[in-house]
Amino acid sequence: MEHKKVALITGIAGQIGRYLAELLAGKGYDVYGILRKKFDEPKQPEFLNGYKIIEGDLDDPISIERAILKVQPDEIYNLAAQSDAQASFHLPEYTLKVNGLIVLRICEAAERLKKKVKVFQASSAELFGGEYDGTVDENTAFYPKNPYAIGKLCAYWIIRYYRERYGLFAGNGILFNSESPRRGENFVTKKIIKSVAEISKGKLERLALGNLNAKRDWSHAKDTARGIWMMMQAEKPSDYVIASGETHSIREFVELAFRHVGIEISWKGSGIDEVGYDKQTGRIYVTVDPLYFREGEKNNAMAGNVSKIKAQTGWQPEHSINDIVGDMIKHELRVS
Ligand code: GDR
Repeated sequence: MEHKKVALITGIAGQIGRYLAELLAGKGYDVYGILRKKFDEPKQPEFLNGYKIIEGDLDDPISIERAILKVQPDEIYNLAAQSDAQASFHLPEYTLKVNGLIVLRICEAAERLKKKVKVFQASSAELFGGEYDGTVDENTAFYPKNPYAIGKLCAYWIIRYYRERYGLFAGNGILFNSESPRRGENFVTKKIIKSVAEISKGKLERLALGNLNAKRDWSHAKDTARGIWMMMQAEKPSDYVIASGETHSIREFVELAFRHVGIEISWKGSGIDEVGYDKQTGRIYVTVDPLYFREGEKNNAMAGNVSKIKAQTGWQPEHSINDIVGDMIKHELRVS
């Protein structure tokens, strides 16, 4: 009988973790997930019922090592993290531990198993620190600017160190922003979509945002999850940028989201006095609140160059920005 592959996912309750778990289960893997039961389970009870869940926390290395020893995985996907770059300014040491140092324990445990194990590390576009205006790739210099990114940079080098020194099949996916109906509410796309759905139903009057001119390279989390799996099936381990290759501003995202509920947004005013209003009725739906500004943020159009993953694995994004917004708004209109 053919050996059933075993995957262990940290962060299985997160949006990319959930898409990845579904993809792996569909491919016949035995899927295990590590979870902080008290925090993560109540959010996704039905989804998590379908998988083998082990209680653990990246903040407790023993729990992670035990899970790896117990499960004896063929592939480990480390997707868990303190994922909010803004929050990391207030939680620097904790963030550095769970985003960075823990990867040392994961690689060490993987290395000690008596079988060949692959390790995926969810790295981030935050490594570039928003410094570049244009495309960046796997060879672009890093410039982390917050504890979140410094932790991710530490993890990045741990992965390379185990790959180069011990021959571990380990790779970093340098992930750009990934969005979906499953995105957490503290991220800007979900906040916009939720508010637009509520505004269209008359349940909310206005949406307050920060920097409308910030730009992001947004992918569908489903495409990201597929890219992650594909890079781990490549002949040799390496690091890959996974992105859409295009950037859009927060302003464009807002316009697109409103268009999906039949409202054309126009803008007037500037700075903190700028507002977005319904072109037909003149009603104001969007305002600017400095509370959401990010210190030192540049409005660079930084996009990921995905030539390497395309050439080496055949991966391609399947969802456009319009598909992402459409998918998110459809879901939100159903639940809001
Ligand atoms: P980001 O995602 O920090 O890029 O990290 P987020 O969606 O929070 O921010 C995107 C941009 O939107 C601007 N913005 C606002 N952001 C939030 N959260 N709330 C607002 O009201 C608002 N108004 C404007 C911000 O200034 C920013 O430019 C994500 C996470 O998934 C990380 O874990 C991951 O590493 C990176 O993407 C790649």
